[in-house]
Amino acid sequence: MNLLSSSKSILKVLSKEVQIDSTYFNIPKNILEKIPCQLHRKENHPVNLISKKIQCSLTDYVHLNDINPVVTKKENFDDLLFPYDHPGKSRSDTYYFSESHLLRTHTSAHQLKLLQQFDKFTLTADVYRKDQIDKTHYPIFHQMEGIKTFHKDMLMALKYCNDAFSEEQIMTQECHSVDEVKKVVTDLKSQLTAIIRNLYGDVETRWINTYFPFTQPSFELEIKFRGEWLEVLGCGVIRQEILNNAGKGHMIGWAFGIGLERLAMSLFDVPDIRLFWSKDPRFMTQFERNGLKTKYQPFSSFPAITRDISFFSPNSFPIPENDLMDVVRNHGSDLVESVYKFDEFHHEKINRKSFGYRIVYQSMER
Ligand code: FA5
Ligand code: MG
Repeated sequence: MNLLSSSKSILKVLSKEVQIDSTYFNIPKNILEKIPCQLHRKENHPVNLISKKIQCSLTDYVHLNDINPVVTKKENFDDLLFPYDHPGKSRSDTYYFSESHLLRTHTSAHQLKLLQQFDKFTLTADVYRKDQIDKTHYPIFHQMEGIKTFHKDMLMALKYCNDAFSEEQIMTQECHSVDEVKKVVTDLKSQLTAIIRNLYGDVETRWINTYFPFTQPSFELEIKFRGEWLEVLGCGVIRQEILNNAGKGHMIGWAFGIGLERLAMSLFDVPDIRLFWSKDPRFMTQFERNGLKTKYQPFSSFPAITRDISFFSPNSFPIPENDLMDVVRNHGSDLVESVYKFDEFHHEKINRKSFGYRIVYQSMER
């Protein structure tokens, strides 16, 4: 492997040497090989085009895009106040080098360190997750994290919008007044709305209340894409403990994390997330020619085929679905478009469960 050379139990990931614990390591070769691609930094790649365009809406921010994807479990989860037993920490959700080191699952993994250095910044980066397989999910994708902090006494000057949220539905943090939170949320939502308007002109959007361990209140933004709502970002008011730990107890702030492929799919009309990894020149040349104005023209019209598999899962050890997805993606590579369960059956006599999964194969290129 090119930039990744393994010797004994050390793996070099870009410029960082990582110790591997073979009993914990669960990263397939096809994932490791893609780490050097850094699509978000590749000129004219749709993910790069979108991230640059968003950066233009955030003029006085520091913009970062070159931070190594290997982080500690502490940075990815504990620093962000994830509960001890959060399912995202499991080896069925996250790619681990060892018990302590992993491939970041989100750009928020760098919040604490970057908050110590900057008041307003964005970070664009590759992130890694074991996840479902379909047209909008891929085990490697790209996020942009954005953070803005305010001196609490400067909030006085800010105005708030009364429909920033309805008070009955939203829990604020104990240390914040409703007035402070409304001001910060108004600023956050208007910044994100401006980013979306700047990208699309007009598009149907809606805000959903949600939960993240590291923000409160928290929201998701969805946009209408091909007749369906597509979640494009998570955001919220930063938990004050994180600001305190970063030495910024006197400040209050908001954070967002945008899924860049999701935005690129809807903006450029790209029907399948796998296309962003296509090495076929007929993909990239469209973006080199038309930049942000590209409306993707499909170059393959080969039909999909489906294959069904069924298997018994041992009662004592039910197979986590994400592990199954990982195996299918690893063997079927990017020919696999989607995988879904279509049947589940409990065999009374032998007291075991059987599952039926459908695998849809479709090449994007031939
Ligand atoms: C997060 O990752 C949070 N770190 C976002 C955040 C940052 C919240 C700062 C609050 C403050 P989430 O898991 O929802 O949240 O992912 C954020 C976005 O990434 C999603 O809205 C979606 O657009 C994109 N995304 C998530 N999973 C995938 C996937 N498998 N493939 C492609 N895009 C994905
Ligand atoms: Mg989400």
